[in-house]
Amino acid sequence: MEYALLNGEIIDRSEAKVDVEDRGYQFGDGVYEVIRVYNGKMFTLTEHLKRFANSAESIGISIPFSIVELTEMLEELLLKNNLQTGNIYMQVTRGTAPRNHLFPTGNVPPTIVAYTIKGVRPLENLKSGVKAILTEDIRWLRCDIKSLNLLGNLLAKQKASEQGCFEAIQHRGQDVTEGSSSNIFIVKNGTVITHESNHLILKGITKDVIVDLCKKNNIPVLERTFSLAELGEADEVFLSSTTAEVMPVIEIDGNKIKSGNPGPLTRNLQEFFKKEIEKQCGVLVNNGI
Ligand code: DCS
Repeated sequence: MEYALLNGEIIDRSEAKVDVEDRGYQFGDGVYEVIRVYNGKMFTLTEHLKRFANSAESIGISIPFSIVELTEMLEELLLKNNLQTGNIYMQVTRGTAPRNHLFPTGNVPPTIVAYTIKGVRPLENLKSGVKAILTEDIRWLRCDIKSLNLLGNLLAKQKASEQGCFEAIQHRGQDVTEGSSSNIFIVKNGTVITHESNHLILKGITKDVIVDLCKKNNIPVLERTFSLAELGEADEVFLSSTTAEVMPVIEIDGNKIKSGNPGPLTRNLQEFFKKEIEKQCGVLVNNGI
């Protein structure tokens, strides 16, 4: 049997239901996290829980559990579902109340849900790299909040997929922001460059790990806005996310990045990243299957 967490209780996954007037369902009035699990252990858990709390706080939802309580509940969920390799999806909404744009008054408890999804590392793509398209960033101006409102992201990702691509790289005018569900990096003359963490992008946990790894390994790294022109002239391009790790991008809008193969610095960062996973979660054997 599969289990899910609903408002602090671990129950049968098929019993985990919310009301039609849950504000997450009606308004996307909530926030979420995706946490990677390797060898039954959660990678960068504290960072995810902190971002979860920050996202919730920034829209005025207070999560009724402490970070310690959430950790214990997620650990129990992993054990009950016997998840070795995969993801935890967790979200909190402003709760259930008669439909009204205004926040509900009175004691409406938030709805908090978590469940697990099995899934191995994307080894093929990590080895060969992926293709991407460019698309105008049509999202709102608080992309730092990991909001349930993902329509802009979904439209971008769908467009990429319809063109046989893995990701849509978004830009506001000439400035590159981020992927539909990832952060974007370029490498130029040995320097790694990625958008600064402000309101225009999500402060990716994977991005932060990569920036730290660059610093620890004496790889020059800059967090600043870069342009479409710089993207077009980059020596290497890669994207990062919880599920995609350090993913080489080898082609954008049909144009190859240099030779059209994953670049050497990207390869080094993939190795450093794998070591970081192994430090926290143990040796990765057999892709966790
Ligand atoms: N930017 C956006 C818009 C994202 O949705 C994500 C991850 C990232 C950047 C990268 O952030 P992390 O490194 O913290 O994962 N989105 C999650 C999602 O929706 N599915 O998988 C990851």
